[in-house]
Amino acid sequence: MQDILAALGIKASNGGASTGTQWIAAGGRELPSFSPVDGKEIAKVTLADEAAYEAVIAKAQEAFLEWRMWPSPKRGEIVRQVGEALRKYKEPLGQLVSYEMGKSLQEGYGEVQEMIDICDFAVGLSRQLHGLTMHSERPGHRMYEQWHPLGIVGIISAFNFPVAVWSWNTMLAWACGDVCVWKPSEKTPLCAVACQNIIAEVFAANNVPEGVCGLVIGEANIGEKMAHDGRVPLVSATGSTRMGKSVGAAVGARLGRSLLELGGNNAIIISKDADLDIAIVGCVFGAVGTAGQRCTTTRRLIIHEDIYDSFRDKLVAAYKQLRIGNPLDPNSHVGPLIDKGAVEQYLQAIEKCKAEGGNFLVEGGVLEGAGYESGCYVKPCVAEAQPNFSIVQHETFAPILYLMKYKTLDEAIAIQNGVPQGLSSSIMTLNLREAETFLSSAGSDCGIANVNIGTSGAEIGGAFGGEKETGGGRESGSDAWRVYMRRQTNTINYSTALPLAQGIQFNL
Ligand code: UN1
Repeated sequence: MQDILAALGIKASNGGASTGTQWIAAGGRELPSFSPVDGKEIAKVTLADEAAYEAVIAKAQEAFLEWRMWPSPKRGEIVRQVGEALRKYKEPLGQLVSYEMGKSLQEGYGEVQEMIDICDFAVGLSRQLHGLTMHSERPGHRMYEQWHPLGIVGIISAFNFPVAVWSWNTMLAWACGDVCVWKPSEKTPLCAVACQNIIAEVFAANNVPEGVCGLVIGEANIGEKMAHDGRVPLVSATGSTRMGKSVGAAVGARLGRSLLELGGNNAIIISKDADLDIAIVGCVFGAVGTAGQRCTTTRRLIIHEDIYDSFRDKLVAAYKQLRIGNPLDPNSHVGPLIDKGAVEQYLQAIEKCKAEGGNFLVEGGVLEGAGYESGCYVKPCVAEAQPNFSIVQHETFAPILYLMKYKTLDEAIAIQNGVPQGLSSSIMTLNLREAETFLSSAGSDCGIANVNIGTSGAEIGGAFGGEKETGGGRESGSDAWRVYMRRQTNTINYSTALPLAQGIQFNL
């Protein structure tokens, strides 16, 4: 690991506040980052205090005045070079993600690949960002709209995707002409330090204004400050519904813009017409990948009664084959949870499920002994449950999967939609009528609805996000860029008269 840290410019003690190429006095206490893989301290970061936050915001405001005047394709060129740098650092960065966050090495590399993909997407976008033209009702007039940069984009990200979610926001925001200030999760601060170091290389080589890429590694008070800060027109926050409600309320109270990507409670409907081999892999990866700590993790399976028993047995057999262990070992399927607090929540959810009448087919539990010294490794588990159990209605960020039975597709869709969250959903079926009904306006109410693939592992090309308590925001692909810009309608009169709209006469 020392080689990897050195390759990414991470020292024993690191700064927690940066304006781009320069680290500035962070002012807070020292925060050690422990790996959930082996419980060891990786390195320390000095947390940003409010003065550091102020300094980073001031620099960002200054930088915006210059950056917004760079032609968008020139900003895209910087993003292209960031993508190249990420290709160069894919191995060490993917390994650090895996070691500091605990996801499998495959998924760590996959996360860096998502960053590279969004860079490529944003480069193309930098030559587009197009508005519409309209026909004016007045003679000798032209009307069109254009999209201008917004200003400072505040990014609050979670531990589970410690680098990709930042890049989805930042790469689009930069192409759009915005400057960014990132408040990463305190649980994965070194991933943020590594990204900042990678960016600094590209920025220094291209004289990008200092302040375009701000970083403040701080505690909840820094996130709150950002949410209330009128100098930050857009706050993009990824994390729990509880956090999102508080950020959304604070940003809303000042009529700012927020982009919220919050909890999911994602289900897969397994039809009697499903390809069960595909369904098994999709369900197990969805439920245990990233140890159940994706917002797109599969938490509920809604299974047709005719195949319920056979599918349940196949699933239990598949769970028996799971190898839980060091995520850096390519043979492991499931790594640790992020910390002991997460383990505690997992145990409490199991108890609640049992108390409500849940029947565990695959028992959970915390692993002990050699290789499990961090105390963060848990067994993925499966329980038969009822849709209305309060624990089933709740997102527990851990590998607990609930099974439910259905008779009709309408009933299955009602169960799938009958939770407060609305992020991702799937149906496994080879029946065209069922698939199309699930995708219709009377079908899934989620932001993501898939057929014959699981709920997790979305590509960056689509808009990512969900409805209801998931927060309504959309990040990443499609036209998600629009939230990072302000729309301006322009009407130009090139005639010799001043006709008024709606035919109003006003003569002097
Ligand atoms: C998240 O869990 O916060 O679709 C993001 C997926 C990933 C992103 C998940 N591409 O599972």
